Amino acid sequence: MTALVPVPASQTTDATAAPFTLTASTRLVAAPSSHATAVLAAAALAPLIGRTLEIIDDLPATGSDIVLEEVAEGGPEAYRLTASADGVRIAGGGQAGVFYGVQTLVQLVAASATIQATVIDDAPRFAYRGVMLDVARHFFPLETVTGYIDRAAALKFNALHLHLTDDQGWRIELATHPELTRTASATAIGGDPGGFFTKDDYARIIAHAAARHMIVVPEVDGPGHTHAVGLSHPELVEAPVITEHITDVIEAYGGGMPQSGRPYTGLAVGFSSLRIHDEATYAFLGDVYRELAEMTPGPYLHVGGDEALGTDPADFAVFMSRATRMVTDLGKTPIAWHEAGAVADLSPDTIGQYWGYVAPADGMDEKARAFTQRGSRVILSPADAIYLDMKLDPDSPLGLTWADGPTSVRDSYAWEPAELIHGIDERDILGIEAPMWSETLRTAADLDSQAFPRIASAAEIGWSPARHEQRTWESFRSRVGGLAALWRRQGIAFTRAAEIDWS
Ligand code: TNX
Repeated sequence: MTALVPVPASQTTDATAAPFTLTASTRLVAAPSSHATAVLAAAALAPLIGRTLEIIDDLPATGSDIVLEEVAEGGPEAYRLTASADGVRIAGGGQAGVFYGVQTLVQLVAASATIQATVIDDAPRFAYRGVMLDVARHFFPLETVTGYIDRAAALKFNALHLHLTDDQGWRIELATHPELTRTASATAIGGDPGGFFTKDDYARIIAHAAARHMIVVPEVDGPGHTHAVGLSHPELVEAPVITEHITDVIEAYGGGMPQSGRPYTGLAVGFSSLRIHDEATYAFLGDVYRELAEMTPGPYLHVGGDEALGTDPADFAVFMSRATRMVTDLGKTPIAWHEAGAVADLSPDTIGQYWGYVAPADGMDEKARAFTQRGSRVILSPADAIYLDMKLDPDSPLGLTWADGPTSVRDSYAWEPAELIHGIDERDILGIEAPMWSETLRTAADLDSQAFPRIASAAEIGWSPARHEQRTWESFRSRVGGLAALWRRQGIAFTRAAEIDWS
């Protein structure tokens, strides 16, 4: 059986039946509603077969054709892929399903132009399958972001969370506050150049993602991680709170002390805070959230809430309650990092994002449970398994280690969402997300080498059934190894982790 990642919900293969062979006469035959998906399919298959398949809109297909169509069966992301001597047929429950069927076909074709007679019936386990990019610690230009979308969508992820603001920079242009990108975007960690997305760039990211059935989740972190706001709005941000933890980080990694009104280029966290008892803070955030909500078609707006170590806990509660309620009032669903779970007066629809360990410690599980006890759900991002910015092994040139790192490929695969937090069951889990924090990462190749292959673990945990005969480490490592040729053709600078037999 061919190496597919994420492994489909079900596949039956008939080794005795005549196979499908992609030949010189194979065309893409697509119903008009699937035309755009056919264009993407032709582009994805071209580097594998050395030509761009002709697209035929809605003609009778012949035996060597690949047919794409929507059928009203299964959910919108479900698909059935049938391969036989009569051709390939991808029937999606919605256009997303057609698109996911195409991603499966790409993996099959990368392995061989001849595909054994097979029927794949597939649909995702979780509704939300995210990746996160931190564009604040280091900025990544538009092409890097769209490239990352392509990579994630090929593994059937459907959400891109953009961490747009942090102590080191503000990365999104807003018409209501143009001074932000004029004064708070120019620098990054290590004195590297900063940058920001214009409104047009952001619209392009959204369109690129939407064409690949991904939503964009913008995050404006607060009340901590807001030093950069103070560059353009000194009246909104408190003086840096320097704790022993922060002096330790500065000693270990350098970067200097944060100073009000000066760009911060180190990687310490937890020293900055918005002024909680100043109405000007909420007037500012009201503008920011409203404009971002208008720019973002997806249902979510992430308000941060992590590591507010420089904010008094009572003040943190005031802030998170107001921030989440503002977002709800704008008609979006707020997402917050799990710390906000402890806040009694949070907007009840707030989704919690858990970033504790696979074995929860320090009451993080309690905070995550608080979201589900309010009737909402959680996104799981256990840091010691799914943080793609952790070193893969001790010799990795890039990456951090704080989350019990290094994190091997096997570690990244060895967790089960419904068993992570006591009392948080399948129905409480909106999905999973693999964050990529960028303290040590500067280029698209850096992102590739950190993400691949571990992003494949997150893809399978988010998509594939929990119980399935191929959901084992031995099967997974062999299937991931089988993707090497495809990844090379796609120009993905993956790390050749020693745990995997790269074919
Ligand atoms: C923790 S996880 C953070 C980030 C860092 C990351 C580095 C979380 C919600 N906050 O501020 O960038 O660790 O791995």
